[in-house]
Order: sequence, then structure tokens, then C-alpha cells
Amino acid sequence: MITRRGLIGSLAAGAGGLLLSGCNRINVNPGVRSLLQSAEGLTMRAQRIIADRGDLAREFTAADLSPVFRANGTRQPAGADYEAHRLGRFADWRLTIDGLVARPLSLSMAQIRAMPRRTQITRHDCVEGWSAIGQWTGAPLRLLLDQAGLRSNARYLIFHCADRYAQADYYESIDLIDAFHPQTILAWGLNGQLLPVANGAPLRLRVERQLGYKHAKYVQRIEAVDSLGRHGLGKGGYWEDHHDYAWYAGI
Ligand SMILES: Nc1nc2c(c(=O)[nH]1)N[C@H]1C(S)=C(S)[C@@H](COP(=O)(O)O)O[C@H]1N2
Ligand SMILES: [Mo]
Repeated sequence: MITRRGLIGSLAAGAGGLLLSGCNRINVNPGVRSLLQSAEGLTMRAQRIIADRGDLAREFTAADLSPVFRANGTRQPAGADYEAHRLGRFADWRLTIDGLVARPLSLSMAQIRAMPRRTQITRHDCVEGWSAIGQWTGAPLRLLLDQAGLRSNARYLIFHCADRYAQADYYESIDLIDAFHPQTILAWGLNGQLLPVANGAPLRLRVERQLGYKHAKYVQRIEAVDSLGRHGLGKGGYWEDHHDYAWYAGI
């Protein structure tokens, strides 16, 4: 069976091979030839990486679920606003999608829970040295983005969260490859229950090909932007800004 990755790799190798044999015939100077060879390598590697990034994260079965899905970082956002939402069971929580979109959205939790849903059992890996397997249910992010209509200059999504962590607003960002990945969901359910407060109620990002800190909890607003430089300290997320964590935390 030809996998998509294998196919793209062999097409790239084939095209590069043709190009280089053509150059050999006209005896191109060595500088140009090594440039072509490195460009060929770059293209192949870039295409491999892009193809890899569409691959699914491993999914597990109910037998693999961790007995408890632990919470990390903020366990409940501070402040009267969040407390009122919690007491009201998030009936008035709105998710805003704005920025570089054709149709800004403001959706209630009822609307989001009524959308087509995806359920997946995946492993969460935190850089602090723990992992847990949980079953997540939520709306595929790409359906929300289709509703909002990303403008052609949108490059990233910024997730604005309701909590502050060590005196800074928690936020995170991803690129559009992860945004449209089939396992990227805005989760409102964990292990068959509504998402607990400690795990990000009422809505948190699951971006399964990335490390734990990218999975923004307490999401209130998703902003489509063309660059990350104008937000927070400019590195694309709380941990990136304040603790030098990598922005791209692919696993
Ligand atoms: N808003 C917000 N999102 C967050 C965090 C946080 O403190 N605030 N912590 C991050 C980290 S480091 C991890 S490992 C996961 C933890 O998710 P959990 O609490 O469901 O285990 O959420 C991530 N998303
Ligand atoms: Mo983490």
C-alpha cells in the first residue's frame, strides 16, 4: 500500500532526480549543483514534515483510560466572573471567534454541544514528566473555522483563556495545520462527563500532536491573526513568553 507520506517522498525524490540528471548533462558548476542538491533535500524534508503533521495521534481504548485524569496548572480561574459562570453551569459562557475571519462568531455552550462531535481517547504528555490517557469529546475546530470563514491572510489562531497564571494572562497559539487536523477539537467532555472545572470547563483545546501546555483550558476567544508578534510578549503563549518553552511542541 502506498501511504500518502511515501507517495509524496517518492514524488519529491523523482522530481529532484530528474532535475539533477538534467543539470549533470549541461555540466553545471559545482556551486549551483550543491545548491540544487540542498534545495532538493530541503523540499523533501519539508514535504515529509508537512505530511507527517497530518498523521493522527495514536488513539487508545476504554481499557487504557487513566483511573484519574489529573489536572495541572490552573485548577479554577480566579475571580467573580468565572465563579458566576461555574454556578450557572456555563449557560451564559460565550466562545468568540474573531480577528481575521469573514464572519465573527459568538457561540453559546448549547450551540457548541449541538454541533457534530468527535470523541477520541488519547494520551496527554506534560513536560513536567507525567502522562495520562483520557477520552475527550468536542467540536472539531475546523467546523467552527469553516463557519467563521478564515481570511486568506490568517496564519495562526490565538486561544485566549479565562485564567491568569503567575500574574500573566494564559494564552496559546497554533498554526493552521494543527487547527485543521482532524483530531483538533474544542472539548467540552472528558471521560463521558461534562468537562470538570479543573480540566478547563467549559471548553478546552485538544491539539493531540502537541505537548500538554499547548492544550489551552478555559477558552473564551479564538482570534485569527497573521503574526504572533503583537500578543503577550510575542512568542505565542504563556510558557513561551515567560519560560522559553518552544512554540512548536510537536510530538
Ligand atoms: N488556561 C490554561 N490552560 C492550560 C494550563 C493552564 O494553567 N491554564 N496548563 C497547561 C498545562 S502545562 C497542561 S499539562 C494542561 C493540563 O491539563 P489538565 O489540567 O486537564 O491536566 O493544560 C494546559 N493548558
Ligand atoms: Mo504541562
